[in-house]
Amino acid sequence: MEYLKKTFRWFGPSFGVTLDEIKQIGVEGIVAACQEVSLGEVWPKETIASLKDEIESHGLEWTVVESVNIHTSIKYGLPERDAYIANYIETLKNLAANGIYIVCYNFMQLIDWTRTDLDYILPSGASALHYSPKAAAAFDLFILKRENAKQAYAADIYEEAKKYFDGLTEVQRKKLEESILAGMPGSRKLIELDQFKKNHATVLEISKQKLQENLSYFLNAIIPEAEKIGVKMAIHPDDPPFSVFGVPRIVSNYEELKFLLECCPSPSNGLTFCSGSLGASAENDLVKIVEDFGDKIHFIHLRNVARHADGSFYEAEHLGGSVPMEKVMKAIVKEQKRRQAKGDEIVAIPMRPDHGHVLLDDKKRQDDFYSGYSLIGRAMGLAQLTGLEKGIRENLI
Ligand code: DNO
Repeated sequence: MEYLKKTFRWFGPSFGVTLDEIKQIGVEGIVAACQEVSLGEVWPKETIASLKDEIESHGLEWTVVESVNIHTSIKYGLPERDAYIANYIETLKNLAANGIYIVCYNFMQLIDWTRTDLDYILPSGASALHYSPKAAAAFDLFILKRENAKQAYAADIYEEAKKYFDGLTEVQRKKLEESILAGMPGSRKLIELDQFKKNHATVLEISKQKLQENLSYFLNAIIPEAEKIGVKMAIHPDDPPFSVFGVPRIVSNYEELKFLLECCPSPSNGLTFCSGSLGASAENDLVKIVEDFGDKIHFIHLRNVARHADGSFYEAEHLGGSVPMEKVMKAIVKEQKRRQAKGDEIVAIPMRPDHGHVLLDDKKRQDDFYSGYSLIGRAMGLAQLTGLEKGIRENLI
């Protein structure tokens, strides 16, 4: 019987969590990236090898790369994209040469995931990440001051956002700005507002269809190469799975996943199934996504969200919230059984608890963590998910 492979994202020792600690909680594989290499540059073989050595010296395996980020020229379809695509392929070859074959990436514009509060205190006293459409609109309208943004919002939402923003102190406004511009995972550098504004203006000129074409162009260039060297690409869904600041989403629902899988069919063109990202929209049927695209799922992020009627959500406990985690897990275990019966190569799909609350001793080192990546909160999520998986597997006829 093959279980899901228990993995944990690690950003390096300066982010408050050590490999020794991760080892103690029963993790088998690490999810990491060569964060020091600049966006678009080739990851040198030696840099990959040294991170791999560090991980292995703690008795762990480097199972998944998250993420090899995509240069903006590829997302925007600029002439220099071919050079960056060539670099990307080189990076994949260098990873494969080091025995690393699963690569997570995303095609989100401007920033990675978007939240409006990184320290939302729950009734229990633990804290979580939170997204409020009202706060996001306030940022768009009054901090970013996007041209014609007012027309983009319904009158009542505009009024609510204005009232909300007017009621914030300067310090609270700064906190909202910094929460949204918190930077890329694994970086402590805030995204600069001016740079964000510039990129935002560029992205708004690009249609959804054009973005999909750019993704398809990228996939059709890299996937044949990935296939030759046995690398499995696992695109991460957009988070949240709806338009933010007027920017189109292209990896946020069933149809969009289907498009990207079909535009370049290959066992190497696959998905990161993220229950939290997809689950932030009530319209996404997570079980159906696992059932229909199961053989393309190369990596799994499990996380829950509690959704509210106004479109806001916070990251709930892994087994609580609006995502029916037991149903999702059952669909995943069924997919594993299908793979097993078929004799597929990978049955132990790597899974990581995605994000975690900040609780107990986490509070003492909260400033060191990259938001969402606590130790105890994630360890608790992993324990719950592992128990759920075992219970379901052993009772599934
Ligand atoms: C959230 C994560 C994302 C994800 C990247 C994948 O914590 O799931 O940051 O790592 O978007 O490329």
